[in-house]
Amino acid sequence: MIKEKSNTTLTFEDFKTEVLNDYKIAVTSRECSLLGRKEVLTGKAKFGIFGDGKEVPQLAMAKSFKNGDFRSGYYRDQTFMMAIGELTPKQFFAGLYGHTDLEYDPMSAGRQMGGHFVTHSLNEDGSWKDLTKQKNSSADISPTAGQMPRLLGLAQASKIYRNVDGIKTKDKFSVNGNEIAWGTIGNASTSEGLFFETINAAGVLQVPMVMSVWDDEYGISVHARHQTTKENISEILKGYQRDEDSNGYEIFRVKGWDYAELVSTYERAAAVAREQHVPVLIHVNELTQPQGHSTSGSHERYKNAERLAWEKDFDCIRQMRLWMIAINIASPEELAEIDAQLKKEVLEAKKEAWNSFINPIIEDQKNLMALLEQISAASINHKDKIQKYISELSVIKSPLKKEMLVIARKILRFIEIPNSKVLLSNWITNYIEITQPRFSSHLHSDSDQNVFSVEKVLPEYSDNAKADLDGRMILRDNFDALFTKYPEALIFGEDVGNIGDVNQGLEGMQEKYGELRVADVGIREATIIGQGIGMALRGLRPIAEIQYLDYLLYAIQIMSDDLATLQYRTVGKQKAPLIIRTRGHRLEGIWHSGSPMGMIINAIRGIHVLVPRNMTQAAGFYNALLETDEPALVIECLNGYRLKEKTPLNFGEFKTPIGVVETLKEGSDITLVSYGSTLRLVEQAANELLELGIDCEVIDIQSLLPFDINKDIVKSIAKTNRLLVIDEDVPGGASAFILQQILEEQDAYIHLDSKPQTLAAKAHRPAYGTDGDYFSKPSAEDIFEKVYTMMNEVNPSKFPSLY
Ligand SMILES: Cc1ncc(C[n+]2csc(CCOP(=O)(O)OP(=O)(O)O)c2C)c(N)n1
Ligand SMILES: [Mg+2]
Repeated sequence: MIKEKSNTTLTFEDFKTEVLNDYKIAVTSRECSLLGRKEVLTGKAKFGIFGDGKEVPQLAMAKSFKNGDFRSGYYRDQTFMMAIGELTPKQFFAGLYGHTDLEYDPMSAGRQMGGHFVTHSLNEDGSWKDLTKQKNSSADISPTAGQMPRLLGLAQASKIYRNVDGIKTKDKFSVNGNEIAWGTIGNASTSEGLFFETINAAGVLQVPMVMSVWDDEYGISVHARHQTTKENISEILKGYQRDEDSNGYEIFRVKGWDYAELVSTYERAAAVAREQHVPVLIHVNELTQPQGHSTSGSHERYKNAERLAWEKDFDCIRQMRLWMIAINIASPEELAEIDAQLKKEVLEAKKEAWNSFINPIIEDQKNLMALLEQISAASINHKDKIQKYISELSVIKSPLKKEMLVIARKILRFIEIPNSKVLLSNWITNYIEITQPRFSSHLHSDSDQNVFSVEKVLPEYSDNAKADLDGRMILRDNFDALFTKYPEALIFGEDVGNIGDVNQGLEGMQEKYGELRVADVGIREATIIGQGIGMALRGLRPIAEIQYLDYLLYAIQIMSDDLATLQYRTVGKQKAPLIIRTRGHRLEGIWHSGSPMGMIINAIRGIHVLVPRNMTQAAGFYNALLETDEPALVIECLNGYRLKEKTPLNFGEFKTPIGVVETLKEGSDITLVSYGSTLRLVEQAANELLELGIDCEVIDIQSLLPFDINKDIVKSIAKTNRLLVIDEDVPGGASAFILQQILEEQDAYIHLDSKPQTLAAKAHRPAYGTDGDYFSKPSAEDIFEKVYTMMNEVNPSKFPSLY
């Protein structure tokens, strides 16, 4: 084992030091788990999920993990994080308490429950650190197997960096593509589709991924016999094993308590992945859970006596200790002394973490009590009541911010002395103002590269330009300009490569830019997004294509859980500026003309959602997004690829600003707000209405998230005093959001003379064929009549009813 690691001979003393050091990390980690559980059971922390029973394999993984490498794992990996030097016991406890300061809890400043790990990829200003000089962990999420899709992209980035020339930004992310992406997952979570989807895709792509399965035979209370065919994940994945004739995986199986074997297995795995870019699966079995799954419940309920006894015997640290004694690395007495010393150190770290967490809050409590005493002294009618609250507050030994605010806000309601009221209301608003960002900041990028930094650049046209170019050619020529301009940009999706996407918006691009940058992939939407997230986390500029908007549902979970929460859950310490390209709205039948925009915008807050009306606007969004550091979904109009548009002269340069609406037609009677394919029908109806003397103002939202940042829609309503929102989502879908934004955020209700209305599609899925569309989605006639009816209510004699 040790000989393989370095060519220089290692003395027994060196070897001993290394093993002892590992042992200390394992014991430290275990002590954290044991004490962590107590902190929850005594009420100081809310919930705990720990890494006990999985310590030893993580030491082995950490030994082969190099600078530049990335982990994508789950909540059991605290020992690994400690072994790579990215988690101290003090930080561990700060996380458990929910310390809302990154200085203390670098994992999420208390936003995530413990056991969700991360390293910081970004500087304070949001710019990239040199990731080749540090050990990296992508930020964990709780949905089991949710770490898998991004793992694929993290591994693929190495392949791109090794094989694609000319990426100028490479230096901070890769040294010749030598980096491994290390995945970890629990045995039970391998039942998830995301696991199998990722495993297959990594085998196809041949990327440097080392996937560890921590197998403790259980998923909470459910035994492997209910989880995995043959109760053995490496057994059933055997078909992925590579041989002389075909690519595939290298598969290892190793016992989780066998330190020596683990170290050598991980070294072999790393060599294969790093040098040959072959994915590796390591099935680590015979692991345990000394304290059960988490602090909720105990495993004695579902493990029998025999299993519990076996878990005691085969506790990985116990086995490591026996091995160390057997080969004379240390005596039982020496190890007992180490154990005792580490126990003390962890206890000390816990105390320090607690004091750092609680003392500032106790200080706040004191300040509030002093203020309340002052208010009580001044009060004429409510002294007793205020004193009662003060004594309630004074007995709280470990105060929560909530407890202080509850009391302060209750007292505010009955204070009768004006000066006291001002003092207390100031205290409350200041306290909320300081505290709220600790829980709500960084939904989006805060950097100066965020979407609001984009300046509008209009498309330029020759003097006599006519609308004579197919929309899809606008996209194609624009992508061409972008791939030249950004060597780190790449696109992948179903049918994207060889045929240049199903609508030929990428025609000829693969020939020009190669199979790695313009790539066909399998039918696997979730991992298409995962590829994008992982590669974006490593500095590339991926564009992940989902063939049709209706199939975004397969990907929406990972967009929602992973991509949309990334900035938020890392408090701005990681970013994945992934562009997701798809096409939707009207075409044919249930699964090629959906527009479930309400579902989408509500599921993916944190990702921008752009709905361009034509391909020039869409291209302008791509051009803008590549200048920003934020993720976005761009939905092209499925029925717009053959529509003619003017040919811009400045491909790759013109930019559609993000969050800004566009007024397409000015009018004075009513404001019509819409987006995407339906907008063309709105324009048609507006022209027909004009013939009857109804002058509509037509506004293209363009960007559902962010929504009308300049509040231009209310300016229009101030003029027209009427509003109709039209889209082709279900009733109360995106149109409800649009209405909420306009009425509540923009206060448009004060300008309205008619009831604000929405016109959406039917609640059912869109039926097939032209008539199916006509009877499922708003038509130009529906829009015309809806507006006309609103005007009939205003002036029946001028606009007599139609029916
Ligand atoms: C998608 C999803 N479903 C259910 C859960 C609840 N849950 C959390 S951990 C867990 C069991 C996971 O078992 P395993 O993968 O074997 O990991 P272990 O905890 O045993 O290490 C479950 C069901 C979840 N977090 N995510
Ligand atoms: Mg398990």
